Amino acid sequence: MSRVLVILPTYMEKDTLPVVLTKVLTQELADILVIDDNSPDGTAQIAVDWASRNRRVHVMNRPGKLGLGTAYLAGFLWGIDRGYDCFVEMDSDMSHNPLDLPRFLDEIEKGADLVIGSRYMRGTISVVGWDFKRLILSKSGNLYASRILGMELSDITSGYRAFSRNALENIELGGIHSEGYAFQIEMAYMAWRSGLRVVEVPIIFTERASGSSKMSRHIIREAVWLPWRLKLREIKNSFLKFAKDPGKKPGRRTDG
Ligand SMILES: Nc1nc2c(ncn2[C@@H]2O[C@H](COP(=O)(O)OP(=O)(O)O)[C@@H](O)[C@H]2O)c(=O)[nH]1
Ligand SMILES: [Mg+2]
Repeated sequence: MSRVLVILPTYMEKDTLPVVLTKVLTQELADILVIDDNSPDGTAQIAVDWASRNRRVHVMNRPGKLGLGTAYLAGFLWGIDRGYDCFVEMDSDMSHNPLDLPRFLDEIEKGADLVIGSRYMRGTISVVGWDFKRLILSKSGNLYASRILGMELSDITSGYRAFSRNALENIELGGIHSEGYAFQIEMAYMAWRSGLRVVEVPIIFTERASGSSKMSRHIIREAVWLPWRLKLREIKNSFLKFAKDPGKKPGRRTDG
């Protein structure tokens, strides 16, 4: 594996960011891009201080809270421009263990295009610190989205992931407009629909010990509608393709 970029989106993560940075930096291959949305708690300044002391840490400051999806998209483009080969999504609240990184990178080395860290592999539940309500919301949301989209993934909303450069060059990033869990669902679906190799590795997710979740009703609503939006978009695209070339049957791409 040549060059790995770990993208850390932050909004109000002043306590956990230094811990995550310390742990990710133990992984020699990885550079880090912190994307902060002008957190009122001064997270950006912490990131800037780290970047001034460590050449592997970079910071992107955005003017306001623009959402997780656009943060990752901006990070992907930043890394593509600078020649990175592998792009990792990781939360900055220590819910994702940076020491799991090598297992993600191994799968990319073996030819995967998208590696998803799954909390629910083989029927297990590997989550620490959630109450029953939160667990049901996540499990049922996962089942709901993967059933509608016809994907056999155990954890389609997980935010701990690695993408190959090939994946990001094949997914039309400009067409992705989702923010929260919907962003993760949409990226997984677009990768799968493009015929890319999507695999899962088991992870243990630990609920944050400090700060607070940015999950909102808006983010849940967006994720509920997204699978239907994707289906509708597909029907529309198939129809347009068919109208252009009635001889060609619409279907999943298998050529690359
Ligand atoms: N830059 C940026 N980061 C965000 C935004 N919303 C959430 N995050 C970060 O995304 C990660 C996951 O968010 P979190 O609130 O922990 O979601 P949860 O784990 O689903 O409860 C954390 O590192 C957050 O700081 C945002 O609008 N902009
Ligand atoms: Mg979290």
